[in-house]
Amino acid sequence: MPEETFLAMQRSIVDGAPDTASDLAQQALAAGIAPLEAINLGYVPGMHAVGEQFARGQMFLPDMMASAEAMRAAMAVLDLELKKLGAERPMAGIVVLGTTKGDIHEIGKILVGTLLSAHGFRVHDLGVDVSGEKFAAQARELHADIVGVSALLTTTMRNQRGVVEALEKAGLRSQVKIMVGGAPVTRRWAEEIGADGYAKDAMTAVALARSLMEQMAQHPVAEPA
Ligand code: B1M
Repeated sequence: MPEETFLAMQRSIVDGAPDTASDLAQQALAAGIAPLEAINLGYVPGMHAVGEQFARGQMFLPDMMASAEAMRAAMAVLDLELKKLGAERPMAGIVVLGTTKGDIHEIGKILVGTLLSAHGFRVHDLGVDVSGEKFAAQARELHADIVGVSALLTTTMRNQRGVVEALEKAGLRSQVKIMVGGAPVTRRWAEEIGADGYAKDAMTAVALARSLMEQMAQHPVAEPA
């Protein structure tokens, strides 16, 4: 029975059907399926299938946009449920999150933000196409512990380096940890640009954020006198 539901969820994403995607999410919650299972076993595989079909030339840009719309509709339902979990936990840290300049992919980043919120992090999502300067200004204003930068294109992952540089230029680098992720991003790339960590998916991002908070607690930055 859940397998059928997961397959229907995948189909709703491939077909770009927001109402079906949202209805299935509601039905899943009512049936006691955990929101994370619905995301990982239902909707995300649907999005991967979309990517493969696009790469093979079997799907076009408007189809991908419809699929993203369906994904957002499902996430809107599941997000609420996951955020309730986070509200019951002690505040784990402040995260400023966004997709890097020139890049409008947002689903993975939203997923990362949702899971961080579900685990008690206070997440400020700056959206997509965010410049290094904006990341730095918001990190200062919101007293961020962590800046999280997503990139989905090989051309825009270079701009993650720009965020590291902008935080350095703003004099914030020693106070803020930087984590990067996104399909083309690797651990090696994270090291090369001077980020503090890389996570391959949203669950790993939560573990990484926790470990970065621990590192900061062990080596706090001295307050100016
Ligand atoms: Co685009 N797109 N897209 N796209 N798109 C990809 C990324 C692509 C791989 C498709 C393909 O060719 N197979 C390809 C990139 C090739 C490359 O550079 N390597 C591509 C392309 C080429 C493009 C355009 C250039 C197409 C064009 O115009 N000709 C264009 C670029 C626009 C731009 O940004 N300037 C474009 C546009 C779009 C849409 C707007 C139509 C739409 C996005 C809509 C939206 O987000 N609102 C779209 C979509 C939907 C995709 C695919 C199909 C799906 C992306 C997605 O949502 N995945 C994608 C193919 C694919 O990924 N298989 C593709 C699901 C999501 C859950 O996974 O985002 O990887 P992901 O996130 C994961 C991890 O990566 C990680 O955790 C997440 C959850 O597990 N993660 C982090 C992500 N961020 C993290 C941050 C962290 C830590 C972990 O810490 C901060």
